[in-house]
Amino acid sequence: MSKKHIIVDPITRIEGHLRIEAVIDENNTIVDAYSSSTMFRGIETILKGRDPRDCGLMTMRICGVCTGTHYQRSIEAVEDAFNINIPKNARLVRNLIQGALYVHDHTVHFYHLHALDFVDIVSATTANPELAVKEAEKWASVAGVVPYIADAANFKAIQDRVIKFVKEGRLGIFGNGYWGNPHYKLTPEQNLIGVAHYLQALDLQRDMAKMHAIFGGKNPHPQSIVVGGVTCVQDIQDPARIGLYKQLLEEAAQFVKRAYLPDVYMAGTMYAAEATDAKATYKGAGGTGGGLLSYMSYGDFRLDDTGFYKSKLLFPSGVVLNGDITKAYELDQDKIAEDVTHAWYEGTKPLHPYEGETIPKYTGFKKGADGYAYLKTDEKYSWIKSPTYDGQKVEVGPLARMVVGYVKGDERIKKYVDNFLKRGNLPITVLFSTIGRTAARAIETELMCDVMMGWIDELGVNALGGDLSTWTKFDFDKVSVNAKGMGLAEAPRGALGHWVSIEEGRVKNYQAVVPSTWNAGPRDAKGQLGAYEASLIGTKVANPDQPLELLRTIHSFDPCLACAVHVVDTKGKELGSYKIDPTCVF
Ligand code: NFE
Ligand code: MG
Repeated sequence: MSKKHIIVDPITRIEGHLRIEAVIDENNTIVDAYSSSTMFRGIETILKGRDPRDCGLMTMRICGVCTGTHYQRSIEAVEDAFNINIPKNARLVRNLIQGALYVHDHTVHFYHLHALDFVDIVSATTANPELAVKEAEKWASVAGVVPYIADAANFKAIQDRVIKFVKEGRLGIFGNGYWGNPHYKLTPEQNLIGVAHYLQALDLQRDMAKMHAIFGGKNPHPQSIVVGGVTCVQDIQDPARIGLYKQLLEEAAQFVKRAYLPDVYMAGTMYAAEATDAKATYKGAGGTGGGLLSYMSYGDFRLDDTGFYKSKLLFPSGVVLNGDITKAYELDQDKIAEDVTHAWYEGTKPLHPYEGETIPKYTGFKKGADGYAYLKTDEKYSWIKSPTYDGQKVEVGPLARMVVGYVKGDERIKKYVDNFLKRGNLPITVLFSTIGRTAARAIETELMCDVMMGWIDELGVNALGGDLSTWTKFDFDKVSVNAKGMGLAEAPRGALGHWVSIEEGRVKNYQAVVPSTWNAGPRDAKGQLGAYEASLIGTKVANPDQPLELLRTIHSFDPCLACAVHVVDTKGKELGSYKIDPTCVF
């Protein structure tokens, strides 16, 4: 590593293979950054020539995390092509499967992938468990709830486990942390609360996955969604299944409201100075990690049965540009294009996904004077393409959904966001930061738990009332002669689009542009930075040998590189070799 570079490869506590090369100045401030996916896989190309009704089952293999999301988008792209609307039960079931994914995914992200960027595990060993109870009460009361753990014995038992590990030098997966780094800001008691909830969230994961599987059939990779509706009619008509879903949702909601949200208030308060440090940003507004300040949402979760792209949505679609919260633009999907100037693909100009191509052209790394391999940043340097909206780079994800909904005046989103901000008397611009991005995800999780409770009741009432329809009949031979469709929606990590062209009953072209493509993509032809890249600019690193701050910001996006790079090397040639320490969490 040269003195001026911080290279993290692979970034861990994410899904897939991500490399970040950052350049720091003499004050240890990041002045330039490059995001590269070093992994090559593939799905889009193998879909050509297939029956469009099978695409969902194949595209969901893009990822093992947000599996049902690709499944549903793919099915909806085909439904859009065939002009099929689905019955109410199917809409509600899809919302419940997808909603369960949000709650599961966001909770796992906060505790198991992101929390250790804020929580110093070793510091928790010096906490006073009695004071930890008081501390937990304090943050829970800010959220208007009672704390998830309210007794010192429980905190003490968890602390004893950690102390034992530390004493025996058996920190295991926590072994390589940057413990003691000065940019860890929580007190020992706060760290103990974080560790305790981390362990409890591990248990809860199992129940959250069950919730996903009740109507989805299994998790990961549910299998009850088909073109025209869903197949889980037995579950819809069984009050016990509906009751079990409700019970699991209630348990998840308790944790979200009494642990997750209070922990985010706690971290948000302790790291508040960063959320308002506009000097440390790419665009001179927001706070550390703010980045592009341009946000896009395709919108998702139909609230009525008018039809795909016609129904009112839980998360509205739209675009907010350059941090200007006085204006939200209507989304026009014709303005989406993917550029490959800096991506390892053939191509000379940005293409709309209907015309999109996936032709690999790997040009490798260069050797620096110090003997290390570096990205060829002037040329191609990532397997992720560079998507743009109307020629601009935008960020997608929970923050984008909250900002777009807020600026568009959506009452529900405004209520949840304002409720969160009013506790600290904060302006919405504090969300334009690393910690703000993390807070937006928590706000969204709480909102999702509450609306899901309404959906499961609606499903029960509808089924009890005798409506058991789950599928809309269609004449495949007629509708599939020549058709085009798109499934534009919101995966947990942000705007996800699948575009399919069909001819004579077969897929002619298929393109997926996923959330991590938008956020993790490299520069475009004009040299505009990707969302990850922009978010790192201006960040001060306490110790360049421990790039804690860089990880914190990148993790705040919840990267999924498996999703972002979905092409296969059919020849099976080796594209790189990696030595990975499986015990390393950083
Ligand atoms: Ni692989 Fe995904 C989500 C999608 S990705 S996790 O959420 O789509 O960026
Ligand atoms: Mg793609």
